[in-house]
Amino acid sequence: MKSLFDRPGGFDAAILVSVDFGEFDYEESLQELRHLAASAGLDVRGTIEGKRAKPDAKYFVGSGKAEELKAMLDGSESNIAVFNHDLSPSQQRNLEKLLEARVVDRTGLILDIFSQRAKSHEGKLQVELAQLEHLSTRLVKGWTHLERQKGGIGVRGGPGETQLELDRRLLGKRVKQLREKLAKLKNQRGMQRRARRRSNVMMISLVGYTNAGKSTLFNRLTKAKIYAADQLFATLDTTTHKMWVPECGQVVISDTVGFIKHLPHSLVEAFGATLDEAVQADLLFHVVDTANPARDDQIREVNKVLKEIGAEEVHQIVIYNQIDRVGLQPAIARDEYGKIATIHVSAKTGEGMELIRQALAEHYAESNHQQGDAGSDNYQY
Ligand SMILES: Nc1nc2c(ncn2[C@@H]2O[C@H](COP(=O)(O)OP(=O)(O)OP(=O)(O)O)[C@@H](O)[C@H]2O)c(=O)[nH]1
Ligand SMILES: [Mg+2]
Repeated sequence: MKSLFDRPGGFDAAILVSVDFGEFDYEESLQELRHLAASAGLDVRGTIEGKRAKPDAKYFVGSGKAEELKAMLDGSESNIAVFNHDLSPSQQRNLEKLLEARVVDRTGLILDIFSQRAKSHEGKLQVELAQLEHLSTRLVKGWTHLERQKGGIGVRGGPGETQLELDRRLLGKRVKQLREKLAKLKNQRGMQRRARRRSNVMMISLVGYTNAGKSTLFNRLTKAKIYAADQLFATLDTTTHKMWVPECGQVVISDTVGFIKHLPHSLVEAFGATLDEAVQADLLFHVVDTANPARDDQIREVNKVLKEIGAEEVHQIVIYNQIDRVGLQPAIARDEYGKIATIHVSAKTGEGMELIRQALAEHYAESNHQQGDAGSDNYQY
């Protein structure tokens, strides 16, 4: 993890700001913001909440709340205000001027976590592209003060000070360059996939809400050692491993980046190459944290993103993970056509892994059966 703490020997300290506009999932979204802030490595020293009908044009919150926030930042010696919302560039500017502190919105926070986690060349390019896209709307006169700050955009770090000093034209040039590089990498991935397809290898992608347990399941299935942690967006880079299933032979399985509510569109777009892995899979394992009260909402959110990236047609099996936390038993449930629709497992204890293998074997037999049918039709004519 990159460590660019502003405070010598300490963490960046933050106050969270969250406004209830009457959404049904308000409490969960605030809970998620806390988790995001912790995942970014922030020391959260307080939370300010409010209720409004709509955002204030100038400060997002009312001016009274904004003053309250300023006092709280000063009183707790915090240097960052994190909003549980997306701010317009001018709201962010007005707030920074008033608060004399850094202001980060939800998208900025997510981008910061991504920038801390990106390890592969491709992952870094994708995060940089998303950050520049987010920044480009904000790069206007009056933001030059950021150049003097360490880091700059996001909580800290960001694409680096050199980029921040670039004017819009240079920024546009860099965006174009990144897009070209990523397109090349996407092309390479496509070639690798086609080679695998020719060898008739079944391809599985693990998708799901962040922190559902995708990497833990991946490790359990492949005995790989992928970073799994109680953090949002622990995994950024798509990792692909082979596994051997007696009934199917070689199976290629990919662990992918987690999804989250209101995933910034710039990120979905920038991560096109890695998310493509899900689009091209023969089968998706949609991993769900069964113990999370918001699981149904999370399932809907994941399906929304899958649709956005064009993966809604790929056959999906819902893996209800973490059953050890709710005292459930491993089980398989089928849809009206007799196909496996859901599997209850625990990636941590390993319960239910044989059911996953069974699902792989059934899917393999079925898709080969279909191919066989088509073949015999051809033969007859
Ligand atoms: N009790 C229990 N904990 C689990 C289980 N599966 C995963 N976890 C824990 O849940 C947390 C998240 O697991 P990960 O595997 O990192 O989740 P992920 O879906 O890959 O998350 P991101 O990469 O952040 O999107 C970790 O602390 C795991 O140890 C399970 O079956 N039971
Ligand atoms: Mg992961």
